[in-house]
Amino acid sequence: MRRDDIAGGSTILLAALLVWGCSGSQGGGPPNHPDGGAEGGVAACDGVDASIASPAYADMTITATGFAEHEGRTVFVVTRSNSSGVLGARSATVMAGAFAFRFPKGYQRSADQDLLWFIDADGDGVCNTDVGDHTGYLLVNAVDPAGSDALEVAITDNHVRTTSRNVDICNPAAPFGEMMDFNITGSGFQAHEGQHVHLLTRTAYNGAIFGSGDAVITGGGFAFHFPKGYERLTYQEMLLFVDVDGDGACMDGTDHTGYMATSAFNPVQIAPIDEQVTDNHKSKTARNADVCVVMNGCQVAP
Ligand SMILES: [Ca+2]
Ligand SMILES: [Ca+2]
Repeated sequence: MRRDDIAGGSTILLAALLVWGCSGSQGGGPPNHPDGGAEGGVAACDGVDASIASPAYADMTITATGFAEHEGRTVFVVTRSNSSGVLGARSATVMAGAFAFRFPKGYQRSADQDLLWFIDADGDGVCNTDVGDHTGYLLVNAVDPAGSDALEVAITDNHVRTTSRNVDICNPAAPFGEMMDFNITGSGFQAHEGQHVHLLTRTAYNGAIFGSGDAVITGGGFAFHFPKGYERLTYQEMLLFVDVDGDGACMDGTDHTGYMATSAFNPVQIAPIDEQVTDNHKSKTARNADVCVVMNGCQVAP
């Protein structure tokens, strides 16, 4: 976890402003970083997945051109497969008509996969072309990249608004790409008053991070707001650690870890999902991934 995604502690508005800048940027890296932050510690992660002979997911790189019409705007990009749901979601800023980044483990091998994007012109969080919002779509056809090769995908500003299955991706009554705003509050952390808590939320399928940040524990609690940080109807993981020794990294036995999963909410309206976490000291996820390993930047295959 990097320090460049510091979220305001108990002030949810401040958290909203600051976390927005990195929401969906894997691991909190800058939105336009070509490789995404979750890979920042990739060298240190060598061997973590060594037991997996045939990984189910390959990296996907996105190279976007022809977006000059949207210069300086934020593009929200989602990729999903029918069997695993959302495998990557992040924002990028159009610069010189282009942007590029990587979805770590963002492609499910040998699957047709949707890639959809959204420019929210009026900033209300939902898609409505009447107010100038723009969408785009590409069907990524099933392939199986060799070895550790990434699948390289090029997109252009095509303004397509329906998927290959004729689903309208721009529907003001539905969250774009199934991603909804997500509020996570912590309580019962009085023992850690004034210490930093680092938190991320991710899908259990490929470990893609949908929101991350850190905050100072104040009044025994903290609050995060992750725009488009929750995939509706899913059991989404929430991992955290309290950095007891203050070195910015997670270490078993020194720092205090925690883990919870959301309920599979079926929201009836587009409103932020609220979830609470407590100081439960869990050190493994439901699928036995080590919380500290994940928090330190390794996208462990769940
Ligand atoms: Ca809008
Ligand atoms: Ca530490």
